[in-house]
Amino acid sequence: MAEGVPLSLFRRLRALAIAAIAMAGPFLTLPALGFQSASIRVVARIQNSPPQVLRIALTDEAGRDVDSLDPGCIYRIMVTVADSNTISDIMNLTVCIYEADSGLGHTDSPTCHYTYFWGSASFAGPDAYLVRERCSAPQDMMQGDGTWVFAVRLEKVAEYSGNWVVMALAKDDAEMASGSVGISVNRYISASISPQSITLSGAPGRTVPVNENPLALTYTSNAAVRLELQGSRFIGEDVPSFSLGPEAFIFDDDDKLGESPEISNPEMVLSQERRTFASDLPPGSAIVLQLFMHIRIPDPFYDQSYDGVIAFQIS
Ligand SMILES: [Ca+2]
Ligand SMILES: [Ca+2]
Ligand SMILES: [Ca+2]
Repeated sequence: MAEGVPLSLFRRLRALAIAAIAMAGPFLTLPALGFQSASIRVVARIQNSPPQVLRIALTDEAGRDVDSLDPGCIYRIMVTVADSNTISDIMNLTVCIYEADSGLGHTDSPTCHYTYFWGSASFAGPDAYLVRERCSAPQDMMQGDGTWVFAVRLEKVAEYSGNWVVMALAKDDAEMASGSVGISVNRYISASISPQSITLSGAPGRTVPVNENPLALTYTSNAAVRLELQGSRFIGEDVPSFSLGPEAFIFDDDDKLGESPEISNPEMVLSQERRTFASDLPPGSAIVLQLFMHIRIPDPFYDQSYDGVIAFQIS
């Protein structure tokens, strides 16, 4: 039967690495004045082509290109993969976002390592950091390339560093390919203090702790922080001629003044100038720093409310 196939066509098909050809059936026998026609069926077994990660792009929620991420915000990572025998054989796609010093092989951690995965038509990843409803895979898997979108968010403690990597690994049914881009993670700090007002009791001329000790300064940061304090003069509400200067306020991280040796950071007298109370406080989430506040009560002193501002600056 194969002798019915033109030799040149047969060679061309072989050159294209098409594995097999076959006749559809015997030649038709037609009336003498008619014409002859033949058809063949081609069964193509194309060899696999390896996938290729063509492009990795990041945008914010407004669709703007970015190369640095704010912790806590949602971003889209778009990974374009090409495959010459179409992307229909892409089995899975892994996106890893990690701080380079921690390394690709590190286990997932909110501070330095996030792994996301697409496979079997669904997305997976750390629940708190993957926005599944905004992820998407290519609509048409019969194309030569397609773009997967991973919607992700990094934790607020994701390390402040210019040395992060977004790595994409695409795997078809036989081979794997990867691509990567470098990104930065921006600085993140938030802080609050409680209580918002303080009360004290004691005799004029004495140095007394405030009733609310210890004050709680709570902060979240993705890098080591410095705490600086600064105070205004506190003016009497009823009799403004009575006031408390910032030097009346003494801060410490333990409840004793003048102990020897000093426990942890030394006590600090407040000033109108910003002064460092502690530097190199560790990064982390919702870290509570206890502060003890004492007041030197002037003599004479008047029993009333005093208004002023103490600034606690974390940077
Ligand atoms: Ca392939
Ligand atoms: Ca002390
Ligand atoms: Ca201390």
